[in-house]
Amino acid sequence: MQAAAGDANSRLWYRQPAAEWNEALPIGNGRMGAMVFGDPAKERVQFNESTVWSGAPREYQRAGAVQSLPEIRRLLLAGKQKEAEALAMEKFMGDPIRQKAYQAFGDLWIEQAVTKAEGYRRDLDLETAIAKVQFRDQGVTFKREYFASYPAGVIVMRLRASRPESISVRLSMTGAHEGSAVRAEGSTMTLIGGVKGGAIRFEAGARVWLEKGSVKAGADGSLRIEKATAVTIILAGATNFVNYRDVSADPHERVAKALRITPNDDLQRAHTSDHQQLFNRVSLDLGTAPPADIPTDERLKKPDASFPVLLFQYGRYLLIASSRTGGQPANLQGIWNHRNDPPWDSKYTVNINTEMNYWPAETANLSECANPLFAAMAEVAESGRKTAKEHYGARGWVLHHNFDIWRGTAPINHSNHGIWPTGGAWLARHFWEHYLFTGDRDFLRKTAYPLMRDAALFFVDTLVERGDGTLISGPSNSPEQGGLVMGPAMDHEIIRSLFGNVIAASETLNVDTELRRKLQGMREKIAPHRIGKHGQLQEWLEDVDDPNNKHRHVSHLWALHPGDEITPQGTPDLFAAARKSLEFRGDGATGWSMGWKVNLWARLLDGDHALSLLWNLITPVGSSQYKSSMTSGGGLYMNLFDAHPPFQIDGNFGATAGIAEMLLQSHDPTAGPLTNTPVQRGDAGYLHLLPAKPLTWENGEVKGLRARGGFAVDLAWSNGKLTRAEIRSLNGRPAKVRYGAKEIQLSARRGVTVLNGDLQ
Ligand code: FUC
Repeated sequence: MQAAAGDANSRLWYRQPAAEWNEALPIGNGRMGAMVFGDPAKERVQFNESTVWSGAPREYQRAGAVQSLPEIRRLLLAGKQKEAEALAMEKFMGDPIRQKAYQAFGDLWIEQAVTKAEGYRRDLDLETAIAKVQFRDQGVTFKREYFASYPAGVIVMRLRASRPESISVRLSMTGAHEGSAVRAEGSTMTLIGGVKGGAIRFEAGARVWLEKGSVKAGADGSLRIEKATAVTIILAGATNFVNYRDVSADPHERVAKALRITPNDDLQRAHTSDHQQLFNRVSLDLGTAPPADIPTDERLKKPDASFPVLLFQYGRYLLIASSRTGGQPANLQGIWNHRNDPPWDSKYTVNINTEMNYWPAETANLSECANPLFAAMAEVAESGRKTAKEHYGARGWVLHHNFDIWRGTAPINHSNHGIWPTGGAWLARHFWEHYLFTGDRDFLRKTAYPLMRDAALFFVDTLVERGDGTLISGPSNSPEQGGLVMGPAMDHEIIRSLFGNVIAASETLNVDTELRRKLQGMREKIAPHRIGKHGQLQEWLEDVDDPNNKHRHVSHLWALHPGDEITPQGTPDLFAAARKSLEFRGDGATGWSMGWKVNLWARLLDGDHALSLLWNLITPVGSSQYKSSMTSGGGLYMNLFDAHPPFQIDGNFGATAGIAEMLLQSHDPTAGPLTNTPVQRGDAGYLHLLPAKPLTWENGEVKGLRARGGFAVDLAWSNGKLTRAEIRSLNGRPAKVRYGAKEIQLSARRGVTVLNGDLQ
C-alpha cells in the first residue's frame, strides 16, 4: 500500500475550524485531555484533568440495608415487583442515591489579528499523536502544533510562522468553575480554583517560551506576545487528588514541577516515541486505498470501503490518549468533557460501558492501557467490601452498575435498574483475560486472583436456592429493562464465568482447594440457559421475551460476547437461540449498542452482518444532535467521536474491538456453560483466523493482533482467501489454528510459525 493512502487512514483532517465541541480534535496523555478547535483568530483549547470531579471522599453504602434484603427477595419471588422496588427505594439504595460527576476544567485561548485566513487545514495525525492547524495570512504561513505528552505530563502547543518575528498573539485562560481566578506573571498564566461544594482544588499553569519577540503579562491575567518567530506554550494542570480517600496533594507544587521542563525537540521526540511504541504495534489494510484529498467530515458523509481502518485506528488512538498507567480509567467520555453536568455524569457505568472501553485493550495490542482499570478496581473492591457487608451481609466485594472517582459501589439512581450486583464480577473477567492474553503469572497471583476470588465469594454468600434446586441471583435486573427481578440470565452467565475463571486461576496457582470445590459444586447448580417459545435465548427466568423489543441492551447475549459460554461447536442450540434474540433486537441502536452488535455478529461468524452494523455506526450525526436518545440515532460526530447520542466514547472502542473480532478470535469454540477447557484455562491457544471476514473485504492485511494463550498474529488475504499467517507464540503454549473448516495443531514452543498454503 502506498504511503499516501496509509496516511488518509491514520489522519483526521478538515478544511475549516471546529464550529462546536464535537468537531474539535482530541489529544490526551491519560491524565490531561484537550480539544483543539483550530480557529486562526481565536483558537480554543478546551482542557481537562482526569481527577477534576464533583464531590468529596465519602462512602455510599447505606447502614442496615441488609435488613430489608430478605423481604425484597420474598416480594420478588411472590411476583410483587412494584412493592419490592418501592421497599428497595426506601431502604436498600446507596446513600446518597446519586454519584458524582466528572467536570470540565478550563480553556486556553490564542487570539491573533487575522486579516484573512487562506489555505486553511486542521488535522490530527494518529501516528504521531499531534494535532496541527495551518493557514496563511497576508503572505505568512502560520503553523500550530498541539500534543499531550505522557512522559512529560503536560500539553504542548507550538506556534510557528514562515516569516521571522510575525507572531503576535494574546493568550488567556478561562476556568469552567465559578470563582476560578486567573493571573499572569512574567511568562506564566495561572488558573486557580476548585469545584464548588466539593473537595477538589485545582491549578492550571501555562508557561510561554519565545524565539525572538517579547511577552508581557497583563493585569487581566493574559499574556501578550509581540513579534515572536516561534512560541511554545506548556500547559500543566493538577488537583489535590491523591486517591479516593485522600485529597491532600498540593496542586500548585504539582504544576510548578511539571512546568520546570525545557521545551526542546526532545520533548516532541519523547512524546511521539512513547505514543508509537503502543500505536505502531497494529496495522490494518483493507485492500482499498482511501481518498487522499477528501476531508474527514466529507468522507464520513460518503464513507469509502476503507473507512473502518480509520475508525479502528482512531479507537486505538483514543485509548492511548485516555488511559495510561498511573491515571484514571477512561470514563464515559474517555477524558474529554466540557460540561459540569455531563450526560450520565461522565462517570463509570459498568453494566456495559466501562467494559466496552477496554474490549480493544488486549485484542488490539494495548494491554498496558488497561492498567488504570485494574488499579481502579483494587480501590473499588475495598469500597465494594463495605457494600457487600452492609447491603448483603456477605463476604467478598460487590459493585453495582456505576462507580465514580470516590469509588462508590452501592446501588444508585433507582431500584428498578440500580440494583444489579454483577458489575465487579464482569470486570473481574478483564483481570482473567489479561492473564490469558499475557500469561503474566505475577499479575495473576498478586493482582488478579485475590480480586477475582473475593468477587466470587460475594456470590457464594448471596446466590439464592430456588424451589427447583437451582441457584439464582437477585435482587437484580437485566440492564436496564424489565425492572427489579430475581435471576436475570446475564447475572448467571457472568457468575458462572467468574466461578469458572476462579477455579482455573486457583488451579494454576495451586491455591484454595476447598473454595475451588465449593465453586465447582455451586457453578453446576446456577440456573441454566433457557430457550424460549420464539426460539430465543431467554433474558429472564420466565419465558417473557418480546420479539418486538428493540431495547439497546442485549445483556443476555453476554455469554456469546464478551463471555464464551455460547459457542458454535460447544453449544450449537444456544448459538442459534442467541442469533434469534439478536435478530429480534434489530440493527438500529444507540452508538455503544451497535458497537456491541458488531462484536456479537462477529462471534456469530457472520462477517457481512457485522459489517452492516459497522456501517450503521459510521452514520454521520449532525452536530446539533446532542439530545439523548435511548433507542436509536447512534453514529459518529464530525470528529468521529461516537454518538450515543450524545457523545459517549464506548461506541468508538466497541467498533475497534469489533473489527479485531472479525479478523481474529481466540476463545474456545467448543466451550460451554460448565467447561474449563485448556484454552479457557490459558494452557493452550485457539486461533480462528478471519472468522467473520465480510465478503467485500476481499484483500487485506492485519499485523499485530493479540490472542489468548499469548500469541501475536499477522494475517494477509487476497481474493477472499487467507494467503499468509504469521503466528508468534510469546509463551510457548500449543495452539489450534482454524481457518474456514480446516484446523491444524501448533506445537508448544516459542517463536514464529508461518503458514502459507497449509490452511487452504
Ligand atoms: C447505561 C445505558 C445508557 C447509557 C448510560 C451511560 O445506562 O443504558 O444507554 O449508555 O449507561
